[in-house]
Formats: sequence, structure tokens, C-alpha cells
Amino acid sequence: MNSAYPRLDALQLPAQANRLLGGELGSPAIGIVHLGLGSFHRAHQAVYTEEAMLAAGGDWAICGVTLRDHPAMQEALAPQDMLYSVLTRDRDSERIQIVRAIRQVLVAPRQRDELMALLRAPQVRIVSLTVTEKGYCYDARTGGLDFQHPAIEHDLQHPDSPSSVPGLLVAALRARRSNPFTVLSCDNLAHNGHVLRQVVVQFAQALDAELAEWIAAEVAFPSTMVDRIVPATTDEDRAAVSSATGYYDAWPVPTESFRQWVIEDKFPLGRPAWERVGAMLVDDVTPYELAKLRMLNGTHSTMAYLGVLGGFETVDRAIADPDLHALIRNMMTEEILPTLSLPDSFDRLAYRDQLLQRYANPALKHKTMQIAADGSLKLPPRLLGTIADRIAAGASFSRLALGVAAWMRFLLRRTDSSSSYEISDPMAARLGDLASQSGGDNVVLMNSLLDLREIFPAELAGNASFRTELLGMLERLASLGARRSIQIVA
Ligand code: CS2
Repeated sequence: MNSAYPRLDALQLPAQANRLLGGELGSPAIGIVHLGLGSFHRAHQAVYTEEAMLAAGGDWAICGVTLRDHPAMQEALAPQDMLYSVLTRDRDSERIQIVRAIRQVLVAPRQRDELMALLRAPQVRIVSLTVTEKGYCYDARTGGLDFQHPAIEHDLQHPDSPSSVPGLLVAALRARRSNPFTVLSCDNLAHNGHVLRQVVVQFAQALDAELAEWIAAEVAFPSTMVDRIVPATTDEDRAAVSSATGYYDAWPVPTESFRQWVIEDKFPLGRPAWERVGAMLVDDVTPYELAKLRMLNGTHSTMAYLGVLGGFETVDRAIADPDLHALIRNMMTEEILPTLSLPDSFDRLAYRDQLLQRYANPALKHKTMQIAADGSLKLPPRLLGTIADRIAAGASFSRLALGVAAWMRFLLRRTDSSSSYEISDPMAARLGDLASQSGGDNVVLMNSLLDLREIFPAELAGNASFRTELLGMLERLASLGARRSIQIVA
């Protein structure tokens, strides 16, 4: 890409050091391999790790790995010595920080030998992951590894050239019997460490029962809750970085100043001093994880589907609408918070209000369409578990049901003003077919989707009050549109 500015360059950095760097980092060796080198990792764990090394040292530099055969990130970062800018934007302030914690980038399908060699190296003590819900090859129907997943079928046939996450981890752990690395899931799944452990152990079991037993007994899979809003990078972000700093960064990361990381403290081979830079190390992440998934991600997905249908392109635009604001606020207060058990010290209403403020950040321009992706995997942990808990408590859940109904209507690929769009989801083809076959008939649409056991557990799908509420919301959305429905249900 042509730019009037010189490329971000490690050798030029000292001139700008005070403003853009947190201090002298030295040359830490790689101690972490991170699978899934996307924007979220670069704005979250990499920043914590950089700051932890600045505060307390340690050889915890990161090798970031792209799992798919997409060299774009490597091509962007390699010419700038893997450095990149984090552009923190709030309503009235903007800050740029250069991150150096990532020292190497590998594209797994093209550099498998190098990757496997690194994973075998004793200096690598943590393998962390942000591979999104899809990367786990988890099958909600069986509550375990999806043995029909093409990548799993492939990897079980060819365990030495794995492409799936469970396949890669098992191949690497097999070579680490004397000092296994810690496996750290940083994805938005409930009990993420537990789910990862389960798919890895099941994959190993299919190859070698003894190896599986050893992994189950000896390898640590701490769970974590991660939080920071990271929209996709735009050319406008690149231009903003250039004009503020005088260099061109091919792939800066825009984000908000808020960040949170709660980590189960189980790291047999050690870890960076993340607690020194704001991470919370705890014995049990579950309460934080559920609060975040249900409060933040649950309302995010609700705004995403209602926003796409109703013509709100970004989250800040959506939440600026007084009716949608009321809906989301009431959904949190009346329907989600009562399902959470949180420590007494946790200020629930402050948490809610802080979320509403974060959504209103006009500088982020977080697209509702971006959040709408992968609904088939996001709905269960974000909305369906909450609804099941409400039903069990005999309590109301109309706003949550509106969120699920909005996802169903979203699958028809037409906004209320008749613009069409594509859906991005591993189940897109199937979901699109079911939606088209329904011809827009709400009962047919609802029934065919509720039959998908990958998404809806049988008990919930068969629940009469869930079906009645959902159908009511679908009919409302179909006849009145999203904006009017929001107003009525709020
Ligand atoms: C969002 C999340 O895209 C999405 O599905 O809900 O990425 C969300 O921004 C993060 O989890 C915030 O921590």
C-alpha cells in the first residue's frame, strides 16, 4: 500500500520512545505461542503481556500463529518487525501505544515444521488461544468433540500434520511429556478452559488412550474471562495513526481504553506478571465469565440482530436510540442480572452502567454486522442459557426472546427497509436454506430452527412458554419491524 509516511520501523523507535512506548523492553525470548493472531489478541493479551514484561521482566515474548492459510497478518507485520500500534479511542481522548510483545508470526499451514519445533521447545511455557467459537470443533449435540468435523476427520487420519486446534495441541503435547505447556483459552465460551480440555482429551483418546489420560491428569487448562471491544481496522484508523505519529502502520488495532482479564491461576511452568498490570488472578473464573458473556455478549448480539434489521449500523448508533437503550438496560437489570451469582463485592448496577457507556463510545464505530457473525455458535452461551435459567425460575424473558427472534429474522437476509446482505456463519448455508424454505412463515421458520440441536438444546426447544414467547416476538418483528418492536418490548 502506498503511503506518504515511512513504514513503522524498529530502528526509528527511540526517537519516539517516550510518547509511544511504555519503557525499555530489551529482547525477551519467546515464551508464549498464541494460536489465532487476530485483532483481539493484539489489543488484549499482547498488551497485558507487553506491560507485564515492562513491569517485571521475563522471557514472555509471543509468537503469533495464523491458523488458516491467510498470510495477510504476517505480510502486514513482518516488514515492520512485528511492531504495531494500538489506537485507544474513547469519547474524548485518543492514545497510541506501540506493542512489541509479538516477536514472530507464523502461518500454520505454510510453516508447520517451524511451528511444531517451537511448540516442542521447553522455552514455550504457555500456548494461548483466540480461535473463536468455531476453532474448538465442539459439538453441542454430544457436548464434546465434533468427530464429523472435516478438520478433525483429517487430523485423526494424519495426526502428524494437524490443521485443527485439538489436533495441533495433541501433536505438540505428545512431544512434551516431561514438561507440558499450559493451554490458555481466551475465547468467549462458558468454561473455556474446561471445553478446550475436553476436546483435546477426546481427540487424544481417539489416537492413544494413555496419552489422553496423561493430558487429563497433567496438563493445565485454566479458564479465563477476556473483555475489550475491538472493532475491525479501517483505512481511517491507518490514516489516524499516520497523522498522529508520522509513520505508516499496515495493521493498527483500534480499541477502547476499558480492558479486563480474569484468569484462573493455574500455570505450572509460570506466567507473565499479568497481575501487575491489572489482570485478576482468581481461583474460579465462572462468575465473571458468565456475567460478561450474558451481560455484554448477550446484549451485544441482541443489538446486532435488531440493529441490522432496524438499520443501526454501529453499536453507538443503536444505543443512542432511546427505545433500544431502554430495552438493553431493562434486559440487563430485569432478565440477566437475576440469573447471575456474583461475589458481594461485585457492583452489578455499576457493571451495567459501565457497559451502556462503553456501547455509547462514538469513536469505536463497532459494526452490528461484525457482531452478527457466527450466531449459531454465539446464541447458546450468550442468550439461551440465560433464557433456560429464567424459565427454570418461572420468570419472564421477553427481551431475551426478542433477541433470539431477531436472529431468526436476520437469517432471512433482508433488513426492514429491504436491503439484502449475506450472513457469515459456519452454518450459513443450512441456516440460509431453512430461512428461504420457510418463505417467511414465522411458525415454519421457528420450528425448523428450533430443531437444530447444534444450537437449541431439546429441553429448551420443546418448552411451551419459550415457543409461545418466541413466536410472539417473530410475529411482532414481521408485522411491525425491529424499531417498533423494540419500542413495545422495551
Ligand atoms: C462481540 C465481542 O463480536 C462479538 O461477538 O460481542 O467480540 C465483544 O466485543 C468482546 O467479547 C468484548 O470483550
